[in-house]
Amino acid sequence: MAQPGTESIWLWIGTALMALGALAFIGMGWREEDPERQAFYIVTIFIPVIAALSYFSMAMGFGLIELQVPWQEAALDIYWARYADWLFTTPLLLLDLALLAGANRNTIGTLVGLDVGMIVTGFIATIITVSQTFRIVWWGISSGFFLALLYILVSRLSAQAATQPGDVGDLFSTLRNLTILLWTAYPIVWLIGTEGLALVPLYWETAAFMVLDVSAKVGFGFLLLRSRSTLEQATVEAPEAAAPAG
Ligand SMILES: *C/C=C(C)/C=C/C=C(C)/C=C/C1=C(C)CCCC1(C)C
Repeated sequence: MAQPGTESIWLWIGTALMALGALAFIGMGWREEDPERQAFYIVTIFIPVIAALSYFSMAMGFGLIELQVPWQEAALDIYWARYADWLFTTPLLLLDLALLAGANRNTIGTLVGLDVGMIVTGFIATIITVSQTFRIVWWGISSGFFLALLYILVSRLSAQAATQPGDVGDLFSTLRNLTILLWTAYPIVWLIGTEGLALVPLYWETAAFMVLDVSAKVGFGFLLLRSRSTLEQATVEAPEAAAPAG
């Protein structure tokens, strides 16, 4: 196991911010008694909890491996714990969006399936050492899953969210756009970082992933849980049963 370098400062900051986010969400949901609304809190609390554990392990050098590769002398420092974190937290983030949109099981299943495909193939891209070309090929396969996922977000899930009452559609659009923007940065950071073309050193790559992770998890969660009245509208029986709009 390798020792973390100076980049560990970002990992400690990430640990602290994820832990604070989790505590804040627990506080926000403490007195929530409606089981349907509790679902939002449960899902949203587990996201920074899992991420805090992953950051803590990386900061201590647990989630770090050195990969010897044939095309360069220096070993690649890979924080693999990220992918374990993302495997669970990205489906939970999508589940939040799907709950807000009132999506059915098939849509949720499609989203989660594409997402797991993206993370697993992205992990293969990260650990494959045959050649740099193969790494980029797997990056491309993962990006294919990502594009399909974005398509479902802007088509089927957005159409479903538009049938939700009150401010729910607006909150969905805000969170969907934030998700599209932040998630799109991940494959770019991977590609220019040490996993890909190594244009950016590990120190700055770690900082970039930390800012993205905190925004996509804690920032997202705050926007979602901040408005109780919108969550109330999102959990009325069924869109048909809701009071007529306007
Ligand atoms: C909280 C963590 C989040 C929101 C992580 C999101 C990660 C991605 C959208 C990763 C995407 C990747 C690709 C599309 C290509 C291969 C490399 C990845 C795994 C970084």
